[in-house]
Amino acid sequence: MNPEPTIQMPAQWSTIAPEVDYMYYFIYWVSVVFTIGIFGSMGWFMWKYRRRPGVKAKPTGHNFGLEIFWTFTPLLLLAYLFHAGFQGYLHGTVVPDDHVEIRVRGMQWNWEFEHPGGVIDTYNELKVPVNKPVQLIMSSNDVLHSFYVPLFRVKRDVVPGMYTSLWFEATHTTGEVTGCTQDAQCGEGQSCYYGNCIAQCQQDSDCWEAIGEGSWCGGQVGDETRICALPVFCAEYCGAGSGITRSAFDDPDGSGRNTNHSTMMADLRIISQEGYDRFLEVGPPPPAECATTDATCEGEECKACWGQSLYQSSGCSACHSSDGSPGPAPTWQGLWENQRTFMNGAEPAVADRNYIRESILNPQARIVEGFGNVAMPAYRLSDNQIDAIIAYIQTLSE
Ligand code: HEC
Ligand SMILES: [Cu+2]
Repeated sequence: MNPEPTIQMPAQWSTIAPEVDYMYYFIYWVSVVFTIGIFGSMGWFMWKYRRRPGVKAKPTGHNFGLEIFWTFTPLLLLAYLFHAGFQGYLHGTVVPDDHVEIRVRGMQWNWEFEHPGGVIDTYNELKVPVNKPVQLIMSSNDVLHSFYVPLFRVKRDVVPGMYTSLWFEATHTTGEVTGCTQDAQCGEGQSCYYGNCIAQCQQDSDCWEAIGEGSWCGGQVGDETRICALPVFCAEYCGAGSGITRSAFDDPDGSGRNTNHSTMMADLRIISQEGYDRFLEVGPPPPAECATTDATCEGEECKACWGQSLYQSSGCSACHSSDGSPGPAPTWQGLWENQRTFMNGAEPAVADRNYIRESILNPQARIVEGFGNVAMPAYRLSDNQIDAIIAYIQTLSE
């Protein structure tokens, strides 16, 4: 599969994509033919029967054949469209039996993914096995979101107070994503998704070989089409546009990512079945740029690097600054082993490991003095990830 992207449609990366595109193009070409036919004959009749001196209009008679023709042609077309559309709808709704079930939670402004066995992936990163049906069971922690993967042709609302679900089967791990123009101005080692620049796999460790045999990129190192991730969008553009506040805290790294619905992006990585099994066993790996050769990320340097990466990718940076500047949440600069005072009557405490761990997993337990206005969402990070964040916070106090 993976026909090239066209002007109208990005490449097809799921089993359902060809069906969706076929229907789209069918309706498109029917519309083109009828539009040209109708406006063409209108114009022609206008010219043919234009007013001329000395010519009198004659009443037209009844043409039975013509009546039959223009009654039954649209009827047949519509009957076919209904049949094909309904069939496509069923394909999109009925999940094949041997599927993997992944929970998706939307929240302002992140995506959380929980895999079988309770393995929580890194925020805003969804790993799925190739050639395997994947069902997403989706819910929202706050407002209406909308999970959208254009390359899979799937999109569904993520609604507070109820579950919605969708399924897809990814067909390959590598290939061309979109007809990218030079306009996108992506830097070296980046590729373009709808005008956004996203890192391309430059080295094998980007492909998670760092932590096992499993590879999620396929292709060869340096291969132009070797893509690390497909984009996931939140298509709930009509909801609140801006983040907590429209300030520097919305976008501290200038990436414009995950500050409102329209930038609420996640990376979707299609990986081999072996790679996925390994992921379920080991948990989320440290990012490749932290240059580790093992999954555990021993060593403070790797941990701090991982923590900094989580600080950006998990959206902590939307509220917490790392350089002491004020914002909706306490800055992390100087936080380590600092004395904290609380609003809800809790005893003052020192910001140690246990305190930071609790602040992440159960932020409402103790509210820092003066920060009662914004509620921090509870994050479900792995122990390794929490260790990494602590290591990063430690470096901010040196
Ligand atoms: C929506 C804004 C928001 C986001 C996003 C957020 N926090 Fe918070 N965080 C807060 C607020 C507000 C407080 C202070 C109130 C409290 O203690 O719950 C806080 C407190 C904390 C504290 C205690 C800080 C102190 O000064 O005692 C830690 C540690 C912390 N957050 C870690 C994180 C981590 C890690 C992330 C990302 C995974 C994160 N936060 C994301 C708003 C946020
Ligand atoms: Cu959203």
